[in-house]
Amino acid sequence: MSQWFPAAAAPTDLEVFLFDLNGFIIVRGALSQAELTAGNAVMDRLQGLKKGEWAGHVHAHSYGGKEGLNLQQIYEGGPVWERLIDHPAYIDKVRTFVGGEDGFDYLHGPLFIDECFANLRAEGEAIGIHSGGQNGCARTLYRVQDRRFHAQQVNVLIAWNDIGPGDGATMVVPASHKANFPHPQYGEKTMKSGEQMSCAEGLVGAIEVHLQAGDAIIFTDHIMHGSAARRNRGQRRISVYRYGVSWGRSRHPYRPSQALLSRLDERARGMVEPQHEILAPPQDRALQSALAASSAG
Ligand SMILES: O=C(O)CCC(=O)C(=O)O
Ligand SMILES: [Fe+2]
Repeated sequence: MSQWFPAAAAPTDLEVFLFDLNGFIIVRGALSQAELTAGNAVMDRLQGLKKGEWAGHVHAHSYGGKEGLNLQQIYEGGPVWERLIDHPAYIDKVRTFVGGEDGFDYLHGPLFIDECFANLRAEGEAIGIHSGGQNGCARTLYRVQDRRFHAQQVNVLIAWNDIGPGDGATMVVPASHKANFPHPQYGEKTMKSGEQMSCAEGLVGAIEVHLQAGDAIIFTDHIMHGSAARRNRGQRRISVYRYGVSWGRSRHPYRPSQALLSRLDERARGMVEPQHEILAPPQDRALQSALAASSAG
């Protein structure tokens, strides 16, 4: 238990050990049946959106390959998606892995969400392999110093339906956040643009993570990961919320709506908009409030 999220479960000693060792842990049964039902009802309603369309403040998007439909800014999608911002099943584990307590990284609070989306993936769709320690990417950097974590991007990936063989499960290369050398199959298995399907199947060292609806994988984005191809009929449904330190910035040029900001409590609000009050000369502030008022709701 921490002062930041007193109702949330801290990582166990075993989770700390395994997150550091492998770069990921699995939290079984993170969501309740009622939460699953509510979230799936929203996805039922939004699954027909075409890339570029909006439903309120949720945006239909893809990364450019054959990865399925991303519903970006899904924390705007209703109460259950809002709850996911700081869900007690995982938020204090994430906070521990991002680290930075008592330092400059907490300037605006414990965490910032730089991207959140649901992904609906159908037969013939997947995501290719990406990331890994060998890339040296600062945005996702993983470091442990004096037994304290500093992981700059920690993802919570939740299964909204059961994900088993043939369903297009997430694949990870355990411990690859510590890789120093390129994987010889990386080029062949990595993400492709132009609506092409690429997947992580067959990459030596990669394992499929099978989940039941409501389970979560918490992983450092520094780990090499992707997914298997969806071969079964129907959809694979997941969501991903990415957390980092409070001075981060959104990956995409989305911003939380005024309506969302006004509904959230102070802690959750800081996690979607760490700098709610902008310092500016009076004439600019007047303009900003007028813009905010016109985009409210
Ligand atoms: O779709 C998946 O299973 C993997 C998602 C992913 O690459 C990510 O969340 O960073
Ligand atoms: Fe990823």
